[in-house]
Order: sequence, then C-alpha cells, then structure tokens
Amino acid sequence: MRRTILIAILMVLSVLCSSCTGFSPVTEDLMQPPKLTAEQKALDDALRESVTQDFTLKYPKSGNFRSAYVYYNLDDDEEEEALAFYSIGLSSTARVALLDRKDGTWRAVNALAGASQEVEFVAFAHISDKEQEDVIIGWSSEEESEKQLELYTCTDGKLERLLFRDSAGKTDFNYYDSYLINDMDKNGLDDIFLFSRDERNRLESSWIKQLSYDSSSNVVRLYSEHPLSDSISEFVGVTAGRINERRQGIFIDELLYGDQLATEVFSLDKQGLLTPVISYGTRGDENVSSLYEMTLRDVSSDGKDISKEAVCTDINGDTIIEIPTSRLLPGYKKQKDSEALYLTEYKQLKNDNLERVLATVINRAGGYRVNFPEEWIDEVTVFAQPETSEWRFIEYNASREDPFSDLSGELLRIRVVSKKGYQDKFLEKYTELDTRGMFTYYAYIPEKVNSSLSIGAYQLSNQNPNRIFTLL
Ligand SMILES: [Ca+2]
Ligand SMILES: [Ca+2]
Ligand SMILES: [Ca+2]
Repeated sequence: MRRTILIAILMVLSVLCSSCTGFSPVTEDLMQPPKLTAEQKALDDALRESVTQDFTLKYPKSGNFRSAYVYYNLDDDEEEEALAFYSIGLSSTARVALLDRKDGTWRAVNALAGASQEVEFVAFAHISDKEQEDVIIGWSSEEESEKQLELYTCTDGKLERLLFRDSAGKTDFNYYDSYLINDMDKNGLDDIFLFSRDERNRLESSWIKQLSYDSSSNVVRLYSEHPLSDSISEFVGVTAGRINERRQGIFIDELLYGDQLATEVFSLDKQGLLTPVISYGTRGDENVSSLYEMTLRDVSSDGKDISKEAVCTDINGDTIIEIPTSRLLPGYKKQKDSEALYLTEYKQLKNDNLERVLATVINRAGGYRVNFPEEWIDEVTVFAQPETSEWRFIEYNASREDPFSDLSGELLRIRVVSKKGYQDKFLEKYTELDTRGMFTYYAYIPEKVNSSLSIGAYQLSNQNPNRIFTLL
C-alpha cells in the first residue's frame, strides 16, 4: 500500500514536471529526484553506489509508469524489484538498471544500455512466460523521430534482453510508431503488434507487424507483417477488441495526408497470422471496396487534435468495437467548409459489410452528442447558432436555396448555458437536460411542429434508456 502511494506521488510529480517544461525556469530543479520517503532514498543510494559517475534520471514519457524508479515484481518471489532509468555523464544513451532488496537493503543488480536517448514508456506483459511478466521498454531519440521497442526478462535474478530475430536473420523489426500488446489468440502469452512508418527502404511505407516469443530458440520473432495504406501521416488509434461475437481484431485508425481518416482492421487466420478484414477484391469482385475505402472520412474536428469520437471504440457498450464514419449533414456542400457539420455513423462489421448501429451528431465544443432517430437520417440537418450557443435541428428542405432559412420544420434546439455567462431570460420553454461543471444543457422542442419527424420530451428524458442526448 505504501509503495502504491509512493508510485502515485512520483507519477503526480513527474506529470507536474512534464507539464511545466518549457515555461518554468525551475524545470531542472523539479526534474531532480524528489526528496521523498526513506525507501525512495534507498533506491537512489543503491543506484549512486553502483554507477559512481554523475547520472541523470530519465522519466518515461507515456504509459502508466512515469517515474524514473518503477517498482514491479519481476520474478517468482513475492517481493517487488525496481527498475531505474538514467543516463551517465555526457553519454546520450539511456540505461535501465535492475535493483533488488536483499535483507532489507536495496542494491543495483545489473544495468543494460537502452536503444536510444529517451525512455518512451515501460510496460509489463506475459511475452515469454505465462507465470512471470516481462519488461517492455520503448526507447526514443531526443527528437522522437525513431522509436524502438525492446523486451527484457528477469532470469536468475538478472535483467536480460530478449533478442529479436526473424527467419532470415533480420533483427531490426523493432521500430515502431504505435504499439499494442494483446493476447489475440488467447494462448496465455501476449503478442506484440507494432505499427510503423518505414520511410527508409521499402515501397509500401507503413506496416503492421506481429511479434511473438519463440520458446524453441528463445528469441522474439517477426511472425507476420502486412503493408498498410501508403499515405499514413500518423496512427491516431490502435485498438484490440471484438469484431463480432466470435472474432477478435485489431482496429487501426489512420490519419492520412490531406486531412482524412481511414480504418483498417486485421484479425488472425487459422495459422495465427495477420490477415486483413475486407481487403480490396477479397470477394472475387473487382468492384468491391476495401475497408479502407469504405471508412475514408474527413477529419471533422479542426487541426491535429483527433477526438476519441473519431476513432474505433465500443460506443454502445455491447463489447463489440464500432468503426466511426462520417459524412456531411444535408445542406452542407463544401467539403472543406470549416462550418460544415457531420453525421457520424458508428458501424459494426457483419459478414464483411459495415452495418450502422448508431448515427449521431457530435458537438465537441459543447461536449455533447445527439443520436439521430432512424427516420431523421438524411432528412434532418443541424445548424449552429453561436450567438445563443445553440444547435438547431431542422427538417431538411432541399427546395430552399438556403436550406437553413426555413425554420418551420424545426424539431429541436440544444443550448449550452455557462453559469459565468450572460443569463438568458428566455429559457422558460426550455427543459434542463444535464449539468456539468459550470455548464447547463437545455432542450427546446417547438410546440407546433409541422413535421412527421417530430420527437417528444421522453426521447430526451434521463428516464429513457435510449435517450438521444448524451454528454461526451
Ligand atoms: Ca520479485
Ligand atoms: Ca498469444
Ligand atoms: Ca459496441
């Protein structure tokens, strides 16, 4: 328990440190190991005793462990060992040391040089052993242009590196941009999936690679790999989960050059090797689109900040992963219009087709979404009225030159009111939906709706399990 608290304190401190980088003159002071408990001091003393030269502690940049000292039980006793990350003197290569406690005294057991200058992340998983967890470390260069993943195991009390080798003797398949650790074939050992953009020497520039431990030769092998789209600028989401009731998959959301998103999905075949789900022409029909083409969509949020609503997730809680696609709401024509609003459709893979399970409009700035009843799809559009912080939902009238000028078919308004802002006096016909922080959400349903698409108050009620209003 004490250690858990300690780790929590260290994590908070390291987050504080990283968040003040760049504008605090005391960053260097904060980056020094914080003076904490005797246990922390003991680890620092043990490392100092073994290294002897000046060293700088290194803090993992991402993942669940953000401290330069990480406690974890790495062997079959009940006690925790510790890992320490640091670099020595002017050497730019980061190192990892294993520390162990014998008779109440911490001491450094051994240390290994990392693959690069910085520690990207540290994680633990059953790669080589069902009983004992291995250490996974991502190493990155200072400018983060190259990241390499390495695996370590605790053998006879010492930290050892697991070697990477494929059948042709190649060892450099550990470069990655994103990674996923998952026991996809449910055999008790975790597999590693790397997503990389290899600009250097191959025609297709992006790959998914499947790495698994081979016990017969005690190495990590490249079991299979598959090219991805050649226009990926960034992996914005990699998710392992259920494609359907029987099948597991890896969902890859790709940001493409030209501000579009696409999704590719892979599963494992009978041999346990990577196989794409719906690749071009897999049904013997040249006109069949690939999943990539079927999921191609505009980035509907501004800039590089891709929202979690734009990537694969289990949106409806049925444990199956949905793929979001998006298209312009009726009346919006200009593809790149920054004012354009989109209908987001979450789809499941069924018999190699995409089937919609949810259609919704997402107001990211307002922090809510409104699910479209089935009959609204292609019939209802939304326009934003910033002066009242409202989204107005209207029946789309294609005969109007300006489809948003005809409000006779208005079906719903959602308004966000800030406690700090101007208090609108005309809220008496509005119903309060929800509150969050200093924001209150209101809905207004026009009384005389001249439309067959009208909705009732119950569809917005929090008593309704299928309520159409949801906070993000
Ligand atoms: Ca142990
Ligand atoms: Ca496995
Ligand atoms: Ca789902």
